[in-house]
Amino acid sequence: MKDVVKLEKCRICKSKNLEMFLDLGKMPIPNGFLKSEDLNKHERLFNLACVYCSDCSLVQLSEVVNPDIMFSNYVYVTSVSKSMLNNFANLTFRANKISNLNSKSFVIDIGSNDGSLLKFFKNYESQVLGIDPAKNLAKVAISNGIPTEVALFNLATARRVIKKYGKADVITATNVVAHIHNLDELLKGVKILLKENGIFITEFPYILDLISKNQFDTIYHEHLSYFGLTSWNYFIEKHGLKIIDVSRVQIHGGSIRVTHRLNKNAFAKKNKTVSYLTGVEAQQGLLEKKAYLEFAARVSKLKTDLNALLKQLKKQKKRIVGLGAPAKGNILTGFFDIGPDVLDYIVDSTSLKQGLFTPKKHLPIYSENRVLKDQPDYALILAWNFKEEIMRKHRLFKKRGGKFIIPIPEIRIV
Ligand code: JHZ
Repeated sequence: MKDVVKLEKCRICKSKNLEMFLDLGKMPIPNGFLKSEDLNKHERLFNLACVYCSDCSLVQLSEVVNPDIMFSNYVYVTSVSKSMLNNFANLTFRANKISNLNSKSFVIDIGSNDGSLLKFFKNYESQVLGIDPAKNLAKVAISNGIPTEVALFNLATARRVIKKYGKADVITATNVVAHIHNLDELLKGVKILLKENGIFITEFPYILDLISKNQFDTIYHEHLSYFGLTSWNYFIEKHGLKIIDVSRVQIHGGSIRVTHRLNKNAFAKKNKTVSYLTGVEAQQGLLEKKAYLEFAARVSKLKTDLNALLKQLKKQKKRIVGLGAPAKGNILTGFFDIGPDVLDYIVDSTSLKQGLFTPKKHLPIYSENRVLKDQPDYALILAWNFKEEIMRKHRLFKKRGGKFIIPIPEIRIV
């Protein structure tokens, strides 16, 4: 694949009726954190813009960056947040309710990262296998007792896995669907890899939350598609899968967890929550372009308002730092042009990120204890999806007079 490919037609319905509604300009890859020796080197930037398919309603990026550029050495680790682990525990619990897991069950996780989801499945004594393209994370998973194949998941990988390990009772893929360009191949792979009575569980950020809560910074090169249940249901039915369970979960600012079976093994009746949520999506205007244009206008206003607030604080000589260095933070600071003149630094709990600099704005990243040592005046929560967990962690900073700024869904000072 070339380094960048322009999206000519809708990823799922193949229509050419794609309409642009948000242009975030040129941005570095979202997890492209830099070492100090790379700061003066040329940084590659890629267009970041969103289109809406007026035929099936799928929101998608207008260009696709080669996954090899983004995922072969990955610094995002799922196990660093408690909320994430709680969500995995809950997912596993639900899977067990449906599938009655035991020592003969075989669970495969696509995009298994450091193996933290599969660890929960091991608690049910299931046999597990992770599949992930990031060599560095697969190493971590294997050292934690989670067998992992280093590969991007596609039909060829699925065939290879069947030969080597057999078919699965449960296939999971959390925060993966949005990242894959060839989704037809993903589903074809899942279908051949699943046992007759197996289930496929996926979880992805929900377009209804993204739009209604102004989460524009979750739009980045890794996330190629932004699904609602309307577009997702259309797509999986085309592939002969059927939704048997759906729930909205709080993770990542609002996601949906969808469980499927092969069509022939599911009840014929449409799941009630699917009917309900597709109704809500229509009611909220998500099947028309207008809602997306209004969203883009709110993003522009947010940029103006946050910059005005930060400028005013800097005028008063306040010291401000960032909390969390998520991929989305690099989009927020990049698009809003928030650099070292505004934020002294960012702190993050991920050891792989500490000592590095954010792409584009080059903000240094340190470990979290620095905040208490320095006691700045304000802390901008860039990982706003974990704001409760983060504010709890930094409660002493607040007790000593520090204030949190939460930028999304709208600016709030706590
Ligand atoms: P977090 C990731 O995006 C990557 P990111 C990925 N592309 C994806 O699809 C989405 O998730 C959904 C830190 N932190 O999860 C840890 C603290 O410092 O919002 C992380 O670096 N202290 C796969 O990167 C960051 O914040 C804390 O107390 O936008 C959170 O990153 C906590 C709780 C977190 O995702």
